[in-house]
Amino acid sequence: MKHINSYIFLMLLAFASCNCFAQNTTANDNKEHTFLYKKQLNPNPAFNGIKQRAWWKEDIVYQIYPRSFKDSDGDGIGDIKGIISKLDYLKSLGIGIVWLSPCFASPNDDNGYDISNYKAIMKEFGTMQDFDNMLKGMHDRGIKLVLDLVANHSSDEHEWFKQSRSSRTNPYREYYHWWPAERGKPAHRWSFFDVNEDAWKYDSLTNAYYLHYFSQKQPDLNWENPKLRQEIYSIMRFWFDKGVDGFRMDVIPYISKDTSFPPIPKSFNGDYVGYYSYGPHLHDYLQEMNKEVLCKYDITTVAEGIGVNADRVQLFVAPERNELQMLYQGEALGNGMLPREFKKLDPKGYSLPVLKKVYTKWDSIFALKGWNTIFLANHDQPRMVTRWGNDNDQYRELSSKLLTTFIMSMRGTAYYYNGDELGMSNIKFDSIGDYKDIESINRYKFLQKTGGDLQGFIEAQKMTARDNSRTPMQWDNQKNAGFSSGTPWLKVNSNYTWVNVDSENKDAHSVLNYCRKMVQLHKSSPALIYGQYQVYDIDDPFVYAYTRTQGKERMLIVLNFSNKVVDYQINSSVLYKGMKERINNYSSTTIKGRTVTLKPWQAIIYQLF
Ligand code: TEU
Repeated sequence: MKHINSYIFLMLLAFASCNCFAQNTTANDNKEHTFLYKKQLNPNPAFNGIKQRAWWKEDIVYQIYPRSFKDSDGDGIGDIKGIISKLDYLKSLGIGIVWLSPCFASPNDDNGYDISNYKAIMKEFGTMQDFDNMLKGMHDRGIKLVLDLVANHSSDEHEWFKQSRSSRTNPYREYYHWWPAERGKPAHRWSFFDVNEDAWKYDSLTNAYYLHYFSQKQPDLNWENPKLRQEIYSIMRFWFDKGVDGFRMDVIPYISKDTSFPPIPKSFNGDYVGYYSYGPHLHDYLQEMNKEVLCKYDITTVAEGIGVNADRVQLFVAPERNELQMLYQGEALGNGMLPREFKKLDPKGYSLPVLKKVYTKWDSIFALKGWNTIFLANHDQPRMVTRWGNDNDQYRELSSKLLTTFIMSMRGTAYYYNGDELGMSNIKFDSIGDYKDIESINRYKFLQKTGGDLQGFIEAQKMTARDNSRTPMQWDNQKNAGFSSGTPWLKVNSNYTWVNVDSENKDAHSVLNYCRKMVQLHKSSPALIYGQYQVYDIDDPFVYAYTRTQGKERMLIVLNFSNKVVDYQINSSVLYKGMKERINNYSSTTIKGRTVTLKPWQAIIYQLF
């Protein structure tokens, strides 16, 4: 009888591990699950008793743009062996997760966001063995690896598309969105990267148009086709079975389309970016993805939440919906951008009260369930110190430290972009010839065709172009900043002679060493990770002040987002008998009673007693 019982138990265990009890226990809500391999949580006893803990809530995510991180073979392009050579550096930062921008086979029309083989490594980046060695090297150092799943579209050089465009009866035809030309031109769809802003490309081979929200070389995949969805799930299992710890999901809100392709509803008032995220079966597909793949692994998922506004985010990340775990949004990024202009900053700058209100609203959304993300930069954004701080000589380091403090003291998983730990700033190209990004190049061509203001565009791009954050990582003050022995694929910022890892390692007060201290403070503090957020003086134009409270631990964060000296009066509703400074980007501070005299770009975290 005993043997039969253990046999039944083993059968149940096998069933549980290969099939999910999707209705109530999933990877999302962290209830005890029968993962084959479950990651350990931070053993710090200070975290004992905290509910719904998760490694992906506690670890800091460090995004690597592989093309620009470290080149090991002198071809001027970053590669996986280059990353392997810097694994101890990553460990020294204290980060827990690496988000690696796409490393899969690609013709690089959009620097890897146009994938031609989802189960192969880009040849410029190395081999699958290199990848396996990198993954092991990260895991050996306690660092998890999250890959970038680009599944809204593939490259037009993917075998699927080659087959699909070859004939209307090819078995892969329905892997993409085709519109037969005999039906006339389909209703307009706007394209992010097309020179004519047109997302339909006519293809004479089968006398039909295909859809591409992004470049012509990035045809949109047809998720309405269950065969295509199963192909994507197979790709996900391939990487998860290798031990990859999650996916950042590129423009995932766009994957479902109304395949009748009607004119965009008037209610959207021409907002294609928003409209694309309202496909009819989006959540059906995310729930199917979770049931078929995600809930079987102890992994994390984060949606690039393009087009998703605050009132929809819980549809993606509420645990009971069994979809994804996190979503990052762009609402805050519009602050200080001129409306109806292409990525052009308002010369008056951004509004700190607006920034505080957006982040406070998003924090309130996750007060009861789901989990937020906190970021100020990534490979699509300019360098955070240029965009949100002050990158002049006087304040570049101070404001970099302040922004780092903000990202790692708000509630939500901190997403940190490679090079920001050095205070790397925008390169501000003077000529379109310096740009490599299809978005900048094709926008320039669009303006040339339409008689737009080319010089004005170049000036605006100095502040907002994506290439600003893609210049090579600055390792030392040697040739090419130690990034490559060859000619870098993109120019190196000339400030590399003093803004670099080697110099900053040697300076106890560098941006880099401040970042390391802030990472350690974040990891040691339940309040900074899980604590309730409360903002004060939200209309103050210069100071962002908030508390984080978890049990008895209370932290007060005060950030002076300005070039001014400000006497900040700690809000009377913040009750404390004493306080202890936990981190400060200045060596001294003047406090009289409840008034803290904040120097320009001063950041302080006080523990309150
Ligand atoms: O970004 C989606 C997207 O909208 C970006 O193109 C970005 O917001 C744009 O710069 C706005 O002007 C994802 C990737 O992060 C991006 O790098 C890719 O180019 C894009 O999708 C296509 O895959």
